[in-house]
Amino acid sequence: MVFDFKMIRNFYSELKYKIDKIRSIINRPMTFSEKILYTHLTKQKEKSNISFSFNKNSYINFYPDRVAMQDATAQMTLLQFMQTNKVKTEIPTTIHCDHLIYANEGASIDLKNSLKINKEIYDFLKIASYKYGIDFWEPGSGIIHQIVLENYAFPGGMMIGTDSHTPNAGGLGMLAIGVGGSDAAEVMSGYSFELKFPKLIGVLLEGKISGWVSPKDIILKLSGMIGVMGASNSIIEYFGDGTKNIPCTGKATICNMGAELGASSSLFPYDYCMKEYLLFNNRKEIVSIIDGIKDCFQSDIEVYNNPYHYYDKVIKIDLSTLEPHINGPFTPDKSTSISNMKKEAKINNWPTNLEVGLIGSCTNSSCEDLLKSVNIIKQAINKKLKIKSEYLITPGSNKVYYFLKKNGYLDLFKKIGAKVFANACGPCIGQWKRTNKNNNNKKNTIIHSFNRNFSSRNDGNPNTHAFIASPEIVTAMVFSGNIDFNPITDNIKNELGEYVKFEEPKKNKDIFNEKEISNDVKKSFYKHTSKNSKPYNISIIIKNNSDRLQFLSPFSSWNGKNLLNIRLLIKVKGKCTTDHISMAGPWLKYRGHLENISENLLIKAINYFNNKENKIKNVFTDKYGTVPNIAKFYKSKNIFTLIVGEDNYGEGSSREHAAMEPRFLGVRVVLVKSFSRIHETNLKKQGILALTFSNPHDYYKIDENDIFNFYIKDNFFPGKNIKIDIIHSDKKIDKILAKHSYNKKQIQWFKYGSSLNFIRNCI
Ligand code: MIC
Ligand code: SF4
Repeated sequence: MVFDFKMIRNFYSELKYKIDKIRSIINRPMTFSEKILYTHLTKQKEKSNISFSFNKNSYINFYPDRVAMQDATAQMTLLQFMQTNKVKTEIPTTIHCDHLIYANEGASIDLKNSLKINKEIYDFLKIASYKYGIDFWEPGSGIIHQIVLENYAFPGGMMIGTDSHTPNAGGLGMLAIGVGGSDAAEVMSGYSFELKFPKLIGVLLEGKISGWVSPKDIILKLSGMIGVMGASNSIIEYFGDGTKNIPCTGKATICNMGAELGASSSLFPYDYCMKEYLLFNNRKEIVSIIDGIKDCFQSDIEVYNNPYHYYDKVIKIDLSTLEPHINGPFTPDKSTSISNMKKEAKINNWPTNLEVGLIGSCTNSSCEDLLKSVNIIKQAINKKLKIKSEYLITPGSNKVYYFLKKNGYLDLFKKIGAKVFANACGPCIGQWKRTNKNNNNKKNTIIHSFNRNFSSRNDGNPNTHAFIASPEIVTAMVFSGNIDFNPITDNIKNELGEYVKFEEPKKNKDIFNEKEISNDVKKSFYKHTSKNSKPYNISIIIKNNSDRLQFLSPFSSWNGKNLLNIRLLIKVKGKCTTDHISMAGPWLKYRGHLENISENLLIKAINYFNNKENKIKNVFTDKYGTVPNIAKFYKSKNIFTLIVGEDNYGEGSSREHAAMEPRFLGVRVVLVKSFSRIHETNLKKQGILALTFSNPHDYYKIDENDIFNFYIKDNFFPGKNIKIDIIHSDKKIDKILAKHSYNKKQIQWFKYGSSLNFIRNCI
């Protein structure tokens, strides 16, 4: 048994009692999110007297049930965990090798090559897993979120994961939150997890999805409605009759992409679809317990009867009128209904010729998803259609892979000329060697069923227009070769010159046989090693000359003085995601080596003063150079620097490299119009002063040659604004104010240089 039955059984044995007790204290009905949050409060665990009235802006401490990490973030997490000198993880933890695998030739060759090239990292992760009692999932076993859903997630539980799409487990009623590695290292060390108490957004799903509309379209639509900041510091809780015919994996897709809206987490109430999923995925032991206390896994009836009273905001989506949507390019919240695509493509001058369609990724790679695509392919073969674009598939896990194999679908994919990549992230995170015949930088269009479509993400080309849609829409489009094709209304010319039309993708009729597939998975090469399989007294050795791994040295503490004579490193213009701050793709290989990965600092960000990527001014030499080189120059002169940015700075990934790199290269302050949640916490944890403009228009006051003073000595307190002088080159001074969201403890992180320094020294 992979999952921790004993732990879950213990948790469930007290759950109803705890919820009833909390309800009687707060004296009002509870939402499902509140039931999970309140039953995981540190105080709950410590059984101390509890007051449950929280200010929505206050920070609260929780004890989650699990931690999950993927290979690209686990390296830094472990390097930090090692600094705590703990001998073992304190809570059930898993590591999944998925991000570092290439997507070039096809599954088996790519895996072999990846195993060779990443050997040092895989060995490090494996040995550290043995040493610290962590479940280790080998390369090829699957993508973190799919593996968690198949094996570990449980309704009513709470987990954190070092990946922003951790909320995927909300599809199974688990409150799952994406965090930076130092958060995970702290929780693994036995400390609590701190989160700003989230607001609750209730999304009422009415009607039923049918025909070409899929669960993905619900989240694509919601993205268009509320945008990439629309759910910041919130939990999105879905409810209503419309939730009931969405399969568990479809719910997971919706929760997964809540990350694109800035949500701390997303959640569905327990229902029959989840029960079916648990039964199919080897967790029948917990089903009977859950069935006995069903009310614990949904909001109280009073909440559903009067949602406006209990959620901070309620959004209604009528599924019976919903159309398939296509989101993009360059941002996941530009949402276009399929019937408007022709018009929008023309207005925006998007290239309509579709070069590549990709399905899979952690967002949409379940058996259900791939089966809908299989249905389209079968129709296409009968209708004598051939693919007109490249068609690439990444199954989410070994289990999905064997399911496809057993049913003959892998052969079907190959028959139509598709390429099947390893069970891993692959093209989603830029591990894709795209064979673009013409020109690597030409304007072109791809469509995928992934979750993110930031500029350059998949193939490194800023001119690639990446769109997002459901797997069945992607598959239909591959047969038309056009992004403005609407399979609901349009015909396509087939090999015989006839015009044919797709029918609605049918629900699968395949027989799921959990046991057979599980046996195949067990026999396969890509295993997982459980926490108890090896002794703990192993040493972790990192070679001195390694360019992939480097032990960390603690960052220096604050000297208690004002931060004076700070120089501007870069004023970033427009969208600045973590992909802009610390690019993935070719740089993923340095995720365990801070010095080497710092060479990619902000290389994709646009300099406000010249509209160029990776070209900034050195104010001492008046020459322009790359961001990392100029940062190194200032660092060598002991000059601290400042990064200035716009809204939702640090959107996207949980990668704390985007905070550690600037810290390593001498950045002391990041001042922006607004932050995304995980990145703001990561900056605080790594000892960078994370500030927001009190007046966002002050952004425009900042010039390339300015000098900055930050008056924090005797002035750095929770809720108190920070005074800043901007000294321009003509000696004129602009005095501005900046806000911050530090609490008392977080100010200590800054004082000590990082949260881990604080823990090491004070706790
Ligand atoms: C992503 O989808 O951007 C990633 C790669 O999975 C990241 C994590 C990382 O950067 O390693 C995420 O979403 O957190
Ligand atoms: Fe992997 Fe892409 Fe999912 Fe991130 S979003 S975990 S890179 S598949």
